[in-house]
Amino acid sequence: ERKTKSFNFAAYHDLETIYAFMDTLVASHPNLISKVNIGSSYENRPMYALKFSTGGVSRPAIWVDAGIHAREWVTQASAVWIANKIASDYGVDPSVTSLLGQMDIYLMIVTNPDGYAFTRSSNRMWRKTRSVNVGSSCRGVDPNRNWDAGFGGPGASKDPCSESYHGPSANSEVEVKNVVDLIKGHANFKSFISIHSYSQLLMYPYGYTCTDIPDQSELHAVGTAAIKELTSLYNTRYQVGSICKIIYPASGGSIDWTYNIGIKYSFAFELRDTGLYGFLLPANQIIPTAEETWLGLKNIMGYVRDH
Ligand code: ING
Ligand code: ZN
Repeated sequence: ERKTKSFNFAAYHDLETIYAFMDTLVASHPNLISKVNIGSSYENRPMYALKFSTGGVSRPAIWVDAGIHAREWVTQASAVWIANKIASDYGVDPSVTSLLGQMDIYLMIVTNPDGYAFTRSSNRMWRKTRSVNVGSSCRGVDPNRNWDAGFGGPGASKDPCSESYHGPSANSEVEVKNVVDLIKGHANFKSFISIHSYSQLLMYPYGYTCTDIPDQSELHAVGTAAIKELTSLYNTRYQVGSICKIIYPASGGSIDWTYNIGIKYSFAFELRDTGLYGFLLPANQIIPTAEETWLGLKNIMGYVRDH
């Protein structure tokens, strides 16, 4: 018998173990969770989103992704914990129950499976996809510079050897294209939340310009309220602001594209820490990071449900 009860949430796992966990979770909650195969990666690994739904047809939905950057291991690990938390809190936590009574949640735990496998087998600090770049011996594109929003602008590099290489064209990376196609095909996403690490930030658009979005004051207030919840658990301090203003200009990012196609509640988290361990966050911080992040996420989701 496969059990999620025996899964060790306080450890970093390989891709196969995460995928097996997803199957176990789906099998134990068949009326709530399904696995959506959104396509394959460059190296032909399947890309799965967990869909939490209590019924209806194309209900308004919330997208959450983790691990678009391979080395940001606490994001995939937190997403595993959060998947389990949503499953176990449905019918128990009134806010999760009411949310799933009206909306669907899509959670993609490993958005860059080739990169993640590479961080486990070869280079722990790999960030990008693993696609071959024509005319260069350097591999990979930054999948968070590859979306069709200010593509090729500030904060992205045209050098295939750079960690922030934007790629030959928007959506050139099949991992990005697969998510774009799912989002466009569904056409009823109200919120899109992308999880990165590290720096302890909650950000809203834009990254490609420091010009304020029309919804700046509302998203700032939503973000501030979410962080208040997050911080209440372990006193982890976060800053809230636009990508461009609180980290750096970054063009071709996912949440700029989703905001521009009309998904107002577009946010990106940068989880723990602020640099002491950075991408190499000790595994004993996975569960506390996931717990506090979930409080912030749930707060945003509740707001989205009610607006
Ligand atoms: N940070 C993000 C990056 O892609 C970001 C910041 C988020 C930029 C969302 C644009 C949009 O550089 C990390 N740590 O990857
Ligand atoms: Zn990142």
